[in-house]
Amino acid sequence: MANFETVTVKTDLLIVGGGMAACGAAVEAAHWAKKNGLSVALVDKAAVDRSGAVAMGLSAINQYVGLMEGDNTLTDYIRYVRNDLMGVTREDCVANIARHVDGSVHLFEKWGLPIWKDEKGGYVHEGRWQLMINGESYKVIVAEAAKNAIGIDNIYERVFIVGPLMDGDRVAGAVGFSIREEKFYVFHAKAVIVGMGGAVHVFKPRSAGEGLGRAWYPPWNSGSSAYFTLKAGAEMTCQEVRFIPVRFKDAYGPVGAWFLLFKSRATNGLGENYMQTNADELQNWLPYGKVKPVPANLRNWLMLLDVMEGKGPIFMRTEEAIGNIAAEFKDDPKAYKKKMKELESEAWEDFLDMTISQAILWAASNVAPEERSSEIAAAEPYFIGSHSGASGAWVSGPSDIQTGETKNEYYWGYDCMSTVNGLFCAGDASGASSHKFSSGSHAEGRIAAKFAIKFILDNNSEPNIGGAGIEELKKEILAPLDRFAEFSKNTTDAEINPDYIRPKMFMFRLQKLMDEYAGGVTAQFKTSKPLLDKGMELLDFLREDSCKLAAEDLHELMRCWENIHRMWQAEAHVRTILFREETRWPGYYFRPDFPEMKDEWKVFANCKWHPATGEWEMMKRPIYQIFD
Ligand code: SFD
Ligand code: AMP
Repeated sequence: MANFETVTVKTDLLIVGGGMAACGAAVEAAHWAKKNGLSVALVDKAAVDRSGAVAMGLSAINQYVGLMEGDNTLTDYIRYVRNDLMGVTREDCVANIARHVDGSVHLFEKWGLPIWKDEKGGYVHEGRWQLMINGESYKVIVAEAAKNAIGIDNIYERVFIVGPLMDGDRVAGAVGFSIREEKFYVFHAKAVIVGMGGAVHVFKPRSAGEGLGRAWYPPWNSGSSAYFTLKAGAEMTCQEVRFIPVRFKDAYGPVGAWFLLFKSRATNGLGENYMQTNADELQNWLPYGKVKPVPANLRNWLMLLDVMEGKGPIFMRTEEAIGNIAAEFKDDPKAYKKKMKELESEAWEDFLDMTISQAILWAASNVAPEERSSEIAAAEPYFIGSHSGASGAWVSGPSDIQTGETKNEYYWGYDCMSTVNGLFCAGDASGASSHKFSSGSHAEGRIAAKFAIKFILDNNSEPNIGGAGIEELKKEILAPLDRFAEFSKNTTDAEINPDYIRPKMFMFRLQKLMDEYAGGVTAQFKTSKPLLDKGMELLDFLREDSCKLAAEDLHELMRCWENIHRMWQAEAHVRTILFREETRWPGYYFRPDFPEMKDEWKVFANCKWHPATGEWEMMKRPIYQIFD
């Protein structure tokens, strides 16, 4: 067996992940832990400075409610999120985040993040809820505050977390391995906050060959949050609510600034604006078809209707939008030239701040946005509960935003705690509280940390971790290395071997079956019971073969476990799409066997994997409207 040193770390609170939610958690936890003499540790598979979705930076802060400025009320925000998710949202959780999010944004500014200002010193809004930033170094700034708060000695970087440690029905820590040294890590903790993001590459991406890593969602978030919480026995929610972002084609550049700030239109290959020509379709999805803004999935759907009719390509009319803004200065050639330069630079910065490859693609394909439109397209599905998807763990809401009715269903003592004692979730890891984005994930991390510390103070005993179980786990986690060492010499090409499968091939198998059977790009985001049943059969075979994964080195060992995590995310997804017998989010997925939205399905579709039996349970949970 691979001879790795076992490193044991004991801490009171363990934060797994080092992204926006985890950094928020670190800052808040440090404050309360210091007051109470408790310890906090954070583990990231990468380096916190540039890890997670914000690694490359961002060009906007997508959640800013403006409560202090009096721009909006909490109810305004809840209504927006409720409508965007076709009625499926936990209003208590969304409100809890929304009332704290502006505080996170003010902290970012204090820590040095440049937020655009207008001539009066107010924030420049991209849209009603979004602020423009110079965000290339966003993550570095947020990480620095987190590192200063809990201290560099308590941060474990380049340690990949595989799964939870349990003490009965209470979480007791986590296990993982270093991706740089031959070390197996065992973290003992009294509470754990999961902030390991969502998942990409579960579905086949549009990108192929050497472009494979170019997806919208960061390739290094691989479903670890879903795996961790499922394996701990936590109830999950909205596992069917994947996110399909419309993006600039092939390099996945963001569209928000174009639609909202530059007020651009998108048109089909015939020059028609599908939001107008297909507007009648919105009547089929009432009441959400008539709200403003049109929900993200319905915007996608109107576009996809044209694509399915062969009316592509779809173009973002950048030249028209820039021309319209500059037209105001037409009578003054000098001012016009200056404005055009300014707009050109803003257009490029939008990509350079967060999706550098899109700027490279523009340069490589001679695109001048002020002269020529660029193609946009619907990307492959992703799991990102913090954006316009909703997948994640089912967590307790706050005590003070409940009604008599909701308290029984939505509240069990500690904000952001999953149904497993001591296991907290934030950001992409928690479900049914969409539209938190970077700032809301940070705010939710802060909330989770405050309540995780409270949980520890209320349950301040060392969890019991069975020693024998640890050796078993170590053996199982490192097994792909042993398998490669044992069998790789049996064939002339180490890639091809009857005794094992390498993680990349395993990932291709997963992606192909999800793409074809669970409504990926190739299937035009459509699926049905017969397709999903077949997909489940193929997933069963894949699960059998997961015991044959082999790794040549530490990096590949990480790839093996990333793909096991993806496979679990995939299974939760397929089971939940199958369970929900309606189409609620056309544009994210469409079920021709149940093509309509139904009142009886205005519920949360939740699922749970039972650790004791290995059985999956599917259940409905009620949706309560708390705000007007
Ligand atoms: O506009 C393990 N998001 C945007 N939010 C904004 O506010 N503004 C924008 O401009 C945004 N844009 C955007 C966004 C996302 C993406 C992918 C793109 C563009 C291309 C959304 C936010 O980024 C998102 O809401 C938050 O980042 C979510 O925070 P969090 O903490 O849930 O996830 P994370 O930041 O990705 O961090 C995950 C961490 O987990 C680590 N990790 N660590 C140990 N072991 C494992 N097994 C692990 N697996 C993962 C990661 O390394 C990372 O530290 S716009 O285009 O939409
Ligand atoms: P995106 O770049 O698509 O991630 O969008 C950034 C932000 O703008 C998110 O809050 C989106 O919901 C919002 N957004 C993008 N496009 C539109 C649109 N056409 N109408 C309203 N909101 C939009």
